[in-house]
Amino acid sequence: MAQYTRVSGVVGLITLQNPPVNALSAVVRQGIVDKVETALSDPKVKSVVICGQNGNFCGGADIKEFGTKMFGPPLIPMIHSIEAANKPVVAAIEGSALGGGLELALGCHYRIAHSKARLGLPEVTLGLLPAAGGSQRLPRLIGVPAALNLITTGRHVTAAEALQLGIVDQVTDHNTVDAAVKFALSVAGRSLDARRISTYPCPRPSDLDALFEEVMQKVRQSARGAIAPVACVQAVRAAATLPYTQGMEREKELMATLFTSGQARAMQYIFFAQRAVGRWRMPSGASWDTSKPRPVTKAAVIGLGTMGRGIAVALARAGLSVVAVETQEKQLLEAKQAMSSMLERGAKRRGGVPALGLISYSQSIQAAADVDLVIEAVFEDMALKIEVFKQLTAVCKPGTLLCTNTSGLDVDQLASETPNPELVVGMHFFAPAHVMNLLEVVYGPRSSPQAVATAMQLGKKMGKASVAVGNCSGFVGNRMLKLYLEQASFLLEEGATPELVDRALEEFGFPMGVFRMSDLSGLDVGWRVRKAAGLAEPGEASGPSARIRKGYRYSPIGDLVCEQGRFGQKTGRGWYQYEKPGSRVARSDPWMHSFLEQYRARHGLVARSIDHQEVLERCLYSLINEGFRILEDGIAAGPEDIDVIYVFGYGWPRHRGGPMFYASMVGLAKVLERLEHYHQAHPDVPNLQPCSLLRRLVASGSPPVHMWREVRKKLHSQL
Ligand code: 3H9
Repeated sequence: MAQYTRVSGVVGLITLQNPPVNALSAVVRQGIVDKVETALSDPKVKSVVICGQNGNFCGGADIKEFGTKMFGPPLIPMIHSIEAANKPVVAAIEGSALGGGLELALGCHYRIAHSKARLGLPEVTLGLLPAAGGSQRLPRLIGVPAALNLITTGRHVTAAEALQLGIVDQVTDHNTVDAAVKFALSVAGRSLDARRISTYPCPRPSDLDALFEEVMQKVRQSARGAIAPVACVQAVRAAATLPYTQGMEREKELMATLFTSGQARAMQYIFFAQRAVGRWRMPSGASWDTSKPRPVTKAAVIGLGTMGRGIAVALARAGLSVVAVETQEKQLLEAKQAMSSMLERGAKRRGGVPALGLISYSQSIQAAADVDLVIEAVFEDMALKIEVFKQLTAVCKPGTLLCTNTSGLDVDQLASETPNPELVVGMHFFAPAHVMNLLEVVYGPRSSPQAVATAMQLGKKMGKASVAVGNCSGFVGNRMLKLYLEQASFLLEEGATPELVDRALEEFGFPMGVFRMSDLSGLDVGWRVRKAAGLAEPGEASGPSARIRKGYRYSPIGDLVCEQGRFGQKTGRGWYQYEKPGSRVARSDPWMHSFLEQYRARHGLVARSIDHQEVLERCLYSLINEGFRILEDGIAAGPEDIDVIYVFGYGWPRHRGGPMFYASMVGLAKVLERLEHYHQAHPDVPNLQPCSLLRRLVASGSPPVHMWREVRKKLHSQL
């Protein structure tokens, strides 16, 4: 709702009240309409200020109302009547003015922002466009290029940038409402003819067509199949080329297309899923609301390889004191230099001062004696990690949390080597750790809820989507990825090329197909794991047993590629070839094609034609099937956890909502039928066998994602 008071005798103050972000729900819109009318019809009132309660202007339209029946006054005429008012209306912006919130402010005649406020039109990140006039008013106010940048990326700008762009008229460090009231008093009675943005002509750069062509090309490339960014460009083009009322019509048409698209649903689902994963729950019943995190002000990172460096930088950026430990002197010096430049580059990009002084460096693990939490990031080797944990137990003060950065080792085994296993959790960071926004917090059966709460809070502080998951080989993300990689190798055996598989996945929306991604991360890592697991055998064996391990189908192709010293980009050769080691542009490699032909001939395999549909079904449905198994095992608490992990850590296209949401969009019955089909065709691949939870969900009428937990509960109670 909205509250109305009169201040200084002549200023009508309207305060939006809808915690926590003052979203423009039906009741709030009705409140604004009513209070604006009150203010305008009161002869004593000479000007109006609109603000939000609790230091927050407005987070935009109420996303929870999307997809439900529309009640209350619509936004567009509400904003129009504010703009058309014959008394000055001033927006007092504190906290955030986002989406419909900024559109409301653009309908006001003046905007005053607090220096810490953030403004933006992030609709594109929800699969939409600013459709309450934002796509038409912003280009008129700040010009086409700047508006295109803000609207197609959805980025938030600081008050200082908003002032520079001309979005706000004044920035204050003091009480924003007081400043706005003072300002409103000063402009009372002034003509408003020049303050109504919808009446401004849109500034038209001379090279308008070339500008739009260039932007459209860029946007299509980075959108990877998402339609909202393209619609945003079309809407701004309408602002630049059509009169305001026709532009508004175009905005409405484009919004209608987006609104009913599955993409908008998927992206809004991810918005809420990202917040839902913060409300974690362990199988023991312990949860976010009953477990208090410990304060962490000083942390240590042990091991300054690529991961350790990124983790230490992310911690320092979050404002923690960091002790960075590396026993090798040369490595320590290199790390110090690299981390300093990472911090400096980051500060240059984001503004602010690099947090160089927050990191101290040491060659001795003793330096971790007084920290609150340690993240061990040494080489992925259990014996080495156990040794480090033993040393840490002897050195650290009692109660220090011990976290291991591992992408798949058994966190519980490590915990059992310490006298206080309840203080141990896994923190699976993704490379580069100071850039990637995902963290899997892995709890073992003995991890205390407080340890999990602390790691989750620390992840949030570092700005990462943090997901609490159970302990199993590969946790959630890598456990699912294994099956995706396996199917990709089988497809090569059956006749596909790396190019064909990658093209299908990139057209689906992944930034990189599976083979290009493997070349980037390095093929030797997986090879080492397969050798340790007794799967990779040396030499080019032939005969039926060469492609079978433990009774099931196995593809040794990846092992053979590694035997050639082809480890991906770093060696200049992998599934593709590169100009030189370290180069990034993948080129087709005739060697690979003849290697695959020889491989098939040696194993008596006849290449068949494989289409994109099969690539997608085999790679994605097998990964999804494992997701259902993970839910069944209770390793992830709900489908949202899996989807957030895949969108934030594995390049799953956001507009497809994560693998589990995607399965629900495709139809669970269809996923089940295709898995059954492929399992019949490949009975030696047990992972293609649909899991019981998927069968149960289909038998229950394929309920929507938010109801899957109930079905799983029932399944468990019957086991
Ligand atoms: C739009 O405006 C369309 C128009 O152009 C045209 C229409 C015709 N609605 O993020 P937090 C909830 S589209 C409903 O943890 P923070 C959120 O789910 C909208 N609920 O806080 C969470 O609930 P819970 C364009 C919303 O301080 C709680 O508020 N606007 C909305 O870290 C706290 O959220 C946007 O895209 C909403 N609009 O960050 C802005 N916003 O506690 C979206 C939040 O139950 N919002 N909630 O989990 C944000 O980016 C952040 O929430 C914000 C605060 C920066 C505002």
